[in-house]
Amino acid sequence: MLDMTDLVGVTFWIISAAMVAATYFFTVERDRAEGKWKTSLTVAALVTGIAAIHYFYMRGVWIDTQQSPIVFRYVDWLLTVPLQIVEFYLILAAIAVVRAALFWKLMIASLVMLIFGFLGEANLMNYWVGFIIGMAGWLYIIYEIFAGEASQISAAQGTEASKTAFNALRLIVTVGWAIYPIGYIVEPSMGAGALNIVYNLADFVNKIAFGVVIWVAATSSSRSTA
Ligand SMILES: *C/C=C(C)/C=C/C=C(C)/C=C/C1=C(C)CCCC1(C)C
Repeated sequence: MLDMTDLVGVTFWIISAAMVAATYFFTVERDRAEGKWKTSLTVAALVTGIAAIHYFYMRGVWIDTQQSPIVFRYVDWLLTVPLQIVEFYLILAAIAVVRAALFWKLMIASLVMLIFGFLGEANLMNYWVGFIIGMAGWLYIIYEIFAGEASQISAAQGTEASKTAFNALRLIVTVGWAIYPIGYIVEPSMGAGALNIVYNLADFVNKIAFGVVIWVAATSSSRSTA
């Protein structure tokens, strides 16, 4: 049972509902998007749909044990973060010819970030060593989208809609994603409850707002060309 005073459990519940609603929204709105943007909206719906399923289970783990659902959390991230990396690639591939190597660089960096974060959080390796290696993966992604090949392609060949989407997504990857390492840092002193509230809030921003950014670009681009 979900207890009224269980704030962490309540946030799990609210985010579950929001993920389901967002999935429905992106799926239905796909009809309004212009051709090449349709796939981006499909991927946005996959991200929130996969998260919804994991949130149902994570809520159960929390309510039963009052402990972090670490495995469900990282399985969810392992599926949804690569899909969000795919979004960057799709946005660029819609406007330019993009080398597959760029995709793999971003993908590998995101896997380093998640795998070492998991090893640290699950205490399968030193907590802070896992954190630092995970941080290196994230910082590499930030470098790539602000100064590397991805940013150069967007700046040189982007359309107005694609540039707006690219710039908003990189803001999410920098500011929105920063919420996760903050959760990781507060865990040792503030406990599993604080960690899960921070992660839940972060997922709300980074999965739903992320999809909304794509939805705005997808529907504005179809208006301007209609
Ligand atoms: C939908 C889920 C998303 C967007 C999850 C993103 C997760 C991160 C950006 C995690 C970052 C971490 C680090 C940068 C350092 C190591 C600890 C992590 C895994 C929490």
